[in-house]
Amino acid sequence: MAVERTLAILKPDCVRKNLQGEVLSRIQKAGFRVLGFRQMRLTPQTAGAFYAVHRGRPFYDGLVEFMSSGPCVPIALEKENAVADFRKLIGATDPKDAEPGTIRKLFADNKGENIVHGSDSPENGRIEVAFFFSESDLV
Ligand code: 3AN
Repeated sequence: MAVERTLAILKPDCVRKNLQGEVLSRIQKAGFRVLGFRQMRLTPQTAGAFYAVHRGRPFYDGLVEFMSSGPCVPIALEKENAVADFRKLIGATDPKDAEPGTIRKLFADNKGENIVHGSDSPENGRIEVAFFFSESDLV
């Protein structure tokens, strides 16, 4: 299996609940290597650009408002089969539909405030990692 990169974002609800360490610990125990890590607050413009594929969807404005409502933690991760394995670890977008034991099932309140982002394809993994980290920051 190919080594892939994926971007995680511990979302503002994760930071508000003080769950950064708990969630990162589960990510690391699942075998992901941390290449880059930062805590930051997105502006509405940056959040809007990151989620540009969702522009026009009914939840877009709320998503941008939520993602810029407080600090978040983008994390660049690497592992064999990282994208699919990470999505399995976090569970379905809506925590109601997420498998037991997944991060969203355990910690998320609803579809909008769902604790963590994960890239949806290897190509987007590389693009999204590059959105937050320059290559020289990835070690
Ligand atoms: P995922 O993060 O599971 O890949 P996407 O890419 O479909 O989900 O959606 C991106 C983000 O948009 C989700 N993480 C979630 O926060 C938000 N979102 C998606 N669908 C909805 C919805 N129907 N209502 C509210 N927020 C949504």
